[in-house]
Amino acid sequence: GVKAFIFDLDGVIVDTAKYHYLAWKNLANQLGFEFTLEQNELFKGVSRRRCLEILLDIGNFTASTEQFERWLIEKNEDYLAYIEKMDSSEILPDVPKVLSYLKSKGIPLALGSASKNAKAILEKVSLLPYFDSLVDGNSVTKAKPNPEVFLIGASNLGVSPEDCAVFEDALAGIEAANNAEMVSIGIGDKKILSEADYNFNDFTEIDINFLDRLIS
Ligand code: G16
Ligand code: MG
Repeated sequence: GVKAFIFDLDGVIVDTAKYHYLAWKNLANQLGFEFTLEQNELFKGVSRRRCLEILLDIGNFTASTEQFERWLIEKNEDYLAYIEKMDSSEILPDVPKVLSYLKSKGIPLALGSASKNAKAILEKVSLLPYFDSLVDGNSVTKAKPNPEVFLIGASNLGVSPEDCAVFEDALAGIEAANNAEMVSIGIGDKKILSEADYNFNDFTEIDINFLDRLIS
């Protein structure tokens, strides 16, 4: 059975995508073009750097290295102003139920996120104590669908990859879990996440029996 669980952050534990969107939109508008919610879908699970490259493509902008770095900092400062106001009311439904059940069973838990702000966000929503390991944008060099983020998580928890299960809302994340030979659990649109071993719209659909079957 599954001996450890790894959680993605944005789209699984909290909806930080809406704040990423506002911050990228501010930058786009400042540069004189629009950035839509639909375009923001392409940014989910994607590193900050890669997002800025895509944004500049959308606006037909090229940037010097220094300008690129300045925009990265600007976007992040803007994003952090939204994060600053977050609290536990922003945790997605029934996430604490699943975290505390797994914890009560003595199952080790890791975070596997592309975000460099992951620790600060978990602190803001008071979920940091649940996690035995945080693997985030500061510790990873290869982006999902590369399995690196989840393999480091498994290794930090002392569990072999085949004994891990991953909760993910992005297709690249499901692919990363599959590439790591872990059990992949899609949270969100089943049509988009059809490569997952299991699919749920959100954590309210995950019952204790499902978790018990996985870990037994
Ligand atoms: C998240 C978001 C992405 C964001 C990335 C990096 O991924 O979905 O939109 O660009 O983190 O975030 P930051 O700018 O905070 O380093 P995940 O992996 O948690 O779904
Ligand atoms: Mg995500």
